[in-house]
Amino acid sequence: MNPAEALRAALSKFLGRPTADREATEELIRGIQRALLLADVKVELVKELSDRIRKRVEEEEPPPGISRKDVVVRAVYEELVRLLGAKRSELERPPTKPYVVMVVGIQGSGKTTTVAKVANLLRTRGIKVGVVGADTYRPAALEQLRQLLVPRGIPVYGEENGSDAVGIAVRGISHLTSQGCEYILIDTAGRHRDQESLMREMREMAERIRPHEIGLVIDGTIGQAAGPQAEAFHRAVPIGWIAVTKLDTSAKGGGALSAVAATGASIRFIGTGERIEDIELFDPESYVARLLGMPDLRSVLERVRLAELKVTEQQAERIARGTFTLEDMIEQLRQVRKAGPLSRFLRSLPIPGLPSLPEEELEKAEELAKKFEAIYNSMTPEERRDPTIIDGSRARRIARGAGVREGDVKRLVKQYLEARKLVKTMRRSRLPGVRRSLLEGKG
Ligand SMILES: Nc1nc2c(ncn2[C@@H]2O[C@H](COP(=O)(O)OP(=O)(O)O)[C@@H](O)[C@H]2O)c(=O)[nH]1
Ligand SMILES: [Mg+2]
Repeated sequence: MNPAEALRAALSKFLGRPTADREATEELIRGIQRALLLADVKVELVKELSDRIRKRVEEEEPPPGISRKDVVVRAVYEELVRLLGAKRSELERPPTKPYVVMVVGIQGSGKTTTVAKVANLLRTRGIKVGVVGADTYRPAALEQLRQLLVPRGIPVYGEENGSDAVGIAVRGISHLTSQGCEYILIDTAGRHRDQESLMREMREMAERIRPHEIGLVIDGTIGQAAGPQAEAFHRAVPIGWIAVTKLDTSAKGGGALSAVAATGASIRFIGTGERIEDIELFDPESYVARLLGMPDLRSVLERVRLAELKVTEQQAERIARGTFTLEDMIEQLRQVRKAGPLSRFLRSLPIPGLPSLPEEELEKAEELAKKFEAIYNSMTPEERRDPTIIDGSRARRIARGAGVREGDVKRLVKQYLEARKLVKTMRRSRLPGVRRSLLEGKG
């Protein structure tokens, strides 16, 4: 059984049990431990994860309408995500042009392959990218890059029979810049007599070309040894991101990922095959969801999160009295955002038509919620109590403080006044059910 299968088996056995009592939970934890050790996850990390799950299951009271099983599943899921670093990586447009990224790693880790994959990924996002082949120890690497990238319209700079890697990198950067590349990836050598000379050459190149970022490629098949390797490289040069490769070929990928995450480094990419498309931006949440192989995992999580989305009693009281403050509104937004990215929350709602909401719209809603929070933070207590006093000059001051446009401030005020009106109507209708359902979090 591979680790993923072991994990799934443990989980499905747990779900098949009549109740989620202590015995069932302990059995589940043992199953998870076995699976993680099989994946070469460090023993200390396994122990820490088990303790955290246990503690949470003991302390977290299931919200009304939610079974203990759901709570356990969520604790398992969230702790696994945490083990992998929790942070989702993004591929952003470079802040400056050209943005130079030097890619390092030991021989055979998958550097050249990863450089090609990342270049292709950037291209598909509409970013003009170029690649420098500066591995003078292995001339075939240059040919490998050209074959993969030139047909895709990605320029590759290299020098046949060159031996001066730093010189190639410098000339490559200026050549590709003149070709209009906004993102430049530099493939480097990894073949050295020993680690010390590799580190020295790498440092020298980094000092000469001063890349904006250094990416490190690590072979995922080495399991937990990936942790010390990441640390060794980081001691030599500042590592901006890490790619863990070959997760398709070994059961030890989980060990590599968790060991790297434990060093505090950020894993940006994972390699999942030999083809140029076989690369993913690393997202611990979707990685774990796939690992657990539970198609309904997401709905379990959302069910628990939604049930927790409760209006406090005090808030409900105020709403019932018709005094809905701006703070109440911001608090509601915070609660919703705490339940996960707003976009996911909205998509989880059982409202027909909503699932087809374009991603873009959902992202806008998320952006707006963030802006509202910033605006609220820039307001004086007086303005928070009575936002109607916000005139043009106050709006300008607040906007400056929050780093948003004046129109955003006005929008918040307008939205608040509308919400307040709605609350007043609710109060006038005096539906006894309103308050109760709000209290129960079903409003
Ligand atoms: N299965 C699989 N093979 C990979 C992956 N990444 C790289 N490889 C293979 O690993 C070997 C070494 O890759 P290469 O990019 O030349 O490594 P480099 O020496 O660090 O430049 C090649 O055979 C690649 O096809 C991956 O994610 N999955
Ligand atoms: Mg190479």
